[in-house]
Amino acid sequence: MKVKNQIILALDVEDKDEAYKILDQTTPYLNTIKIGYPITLALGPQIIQQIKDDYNVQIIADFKVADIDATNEKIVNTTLNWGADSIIVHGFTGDDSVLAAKNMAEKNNKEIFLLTEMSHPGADRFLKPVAEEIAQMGVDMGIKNYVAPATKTDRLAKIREIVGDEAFIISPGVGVQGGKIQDTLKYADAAIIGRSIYNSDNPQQTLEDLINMI
Ligand code: O7E
Repeated sequence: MKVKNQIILALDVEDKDEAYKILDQTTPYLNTIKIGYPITLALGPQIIQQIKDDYNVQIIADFKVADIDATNEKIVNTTLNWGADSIIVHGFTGDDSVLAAKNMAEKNNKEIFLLTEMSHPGADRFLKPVAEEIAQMGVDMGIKNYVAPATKTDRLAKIREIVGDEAFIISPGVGVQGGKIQDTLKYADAAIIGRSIYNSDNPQQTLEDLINMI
């Protein structure tokens, strides 16, 4: 995946006019938008294809898929049929669940991102102890794309070490959650940024400032 300016916009707004206003200002600089539950549940899954058609961007569907294999398969297939270019899948469910998601994505000529460790403080309790194993599982399964936290650069660095230089890592937590873009991009290929951009008085200026820091 080629991410323009190494920034992915997390479009976690729930109003279409607001979403389009932000996209108008940011898509001259961005080609990758992360669509998650907030906007999809508010506006319906059609919003994925609408944004793709109206802005010529690639969409990462952040549905953090975390079910048994048979259900993962259905979630991945339906999401990709709604127009998403890739989908984020939790790793903690284990290899059968992740493999079902990976196989279904490949059947659609698309890809999954494997979520290893999360950026919020609460993730230290349950996810951190198993994150390195999740990353290793991904490597063993031949997964190329990963998600790892911008708020914990030591952990991001560790996950990079496990998945290797050829892997593609996207990293959330820059800005409001405390991560710094320059530190993050030492280890990640792209940063996922939401509130710092879409809650800014001037999303375009904020984005330009972020790009200038890279
Ligand atoms: O903090 P923000 O507003 O810049 O938004 C960060 C986005 O990344 C938001 O959509 C959140 O749901 C997501 N995210 C994290 O913040 N932390 C994680 O560990 C994982 C994600 C995420 O996107 O997971 C899949 C990539």
